[in-house]
Amino acid sequence: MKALEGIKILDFTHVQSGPTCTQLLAWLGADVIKVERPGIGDITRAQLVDIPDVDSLYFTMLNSNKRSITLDTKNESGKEILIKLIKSCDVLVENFAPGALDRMGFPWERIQELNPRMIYASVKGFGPGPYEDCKVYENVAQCTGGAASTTGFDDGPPLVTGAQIGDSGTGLNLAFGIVAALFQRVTSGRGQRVQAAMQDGVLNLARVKLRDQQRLAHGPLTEYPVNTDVDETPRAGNASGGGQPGWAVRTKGGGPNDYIYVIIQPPGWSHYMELCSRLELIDDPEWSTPAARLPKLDECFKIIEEWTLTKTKLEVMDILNARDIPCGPILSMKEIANEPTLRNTGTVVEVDHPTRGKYLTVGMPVKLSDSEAKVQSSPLLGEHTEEILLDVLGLSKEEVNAAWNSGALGEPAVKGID
Ligand code: CAO
Repeated sequence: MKALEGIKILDFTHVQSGPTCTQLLAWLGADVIKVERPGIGDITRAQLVDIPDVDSLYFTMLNSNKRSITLDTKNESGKEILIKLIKSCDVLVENFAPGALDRMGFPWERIQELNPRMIYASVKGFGPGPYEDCKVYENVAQCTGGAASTTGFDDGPPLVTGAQIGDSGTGLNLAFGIVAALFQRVTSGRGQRVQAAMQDGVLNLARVKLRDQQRLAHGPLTEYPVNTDVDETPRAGNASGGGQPGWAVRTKGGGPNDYIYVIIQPPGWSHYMELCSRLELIDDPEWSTPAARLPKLDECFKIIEEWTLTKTKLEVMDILNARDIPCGPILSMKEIANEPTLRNTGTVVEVDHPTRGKYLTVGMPVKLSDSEAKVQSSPLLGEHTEEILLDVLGLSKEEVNAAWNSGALGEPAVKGID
């Protein structure tokens, strides 16, 4: 028995933010029915294609454990089937451009009428306001949510990060909202609207930068290794900008990822200075306290780097952790793909796909002791169309054939069951 077993999700998501959410729900045991446009499907099936005529990694890594039905929701028979699906499912999730579901003829009021227990969950770029009708992709959200203005180096342009905090971050928020709404439904008996805006999701993750914006009213941000004469939270390079000074220092090897992120906390100072053979700085009042080090953190990290350059990043990791000093080697994706621990915990998983063969993907990032998440392949386009019509909606074979003939499910001539 899985945590969400018995819950049916009508999945109208595409690209990344929405699929992240429904994939999490599928890993928790929900039956996720992905509705896709006949012949086309989720646009990412054919984006960044590495193997011709095979679903892209973009798609397969976001849609595992789901079932796929092709349904033209603008076709009259398609709409009838959609109504039946709305009546049979617990949650409808979508991340269309604003208003798309309304234009299909299914605004929230109608969905509530059809199924008062339905939870209707959406990702949009922005919440209500002047930008609510805008289409949004990942980097737009990173820029409008405050992450880009605070990422990068002080003397360079704003930068976006490689972590998909706008898409996957908002997908996580939406999944959390859906699970809470399912819990509330147990007592209220009613569904509800759940909305997550990508701008809000990014800002939520960037809250410490909003904290620093307010601290500026009371003086310069001395923890930032940059010009402090500013009235907006600056870009901090690799500095933490917080209570624990840190920096990415070079290590032996000289490669683009031969770096380790080191943190200087008061108990670690004497250990660092021993390792760096600078015993005289351990008790020197010019260096021995956080306040004394603050104005010369760059010099502190230079001293530490002279030592880290004599070791590999993993050697430094071992030596510092043995002394309880937090640090993080900069791991490349190549290293992560081959990291045995991540494979053992199911954080990186090898999956067998019917047309692609074996590939790596990420697994459930939260581990539940009573609800193991087994990552399965993503569905082929329309792979479960008939199965869903028969098993979920209880249609007869004749009704399924009629649906094929109507064009609601895709090319009418070539399909049909006996
Ligand atoms: N049957 C019939 N029509 C369907 C269908 C189906 N099964 N599935 C989708 N469609 C239609 C939609 O109804 C819509 O038609 P209209 O424009 O006539 O209303 C159309 O397909 C395209 O949908 P879309 O506007 O959502 O897609 P897009 O490629 O133009 O925009 C995106 C993509 C992501 C910019 C937009 O969906 C969006 O802003 N979503 C909200 C924010 C979000 O999630 N962004 C994350 C993207 S990942 O970086």
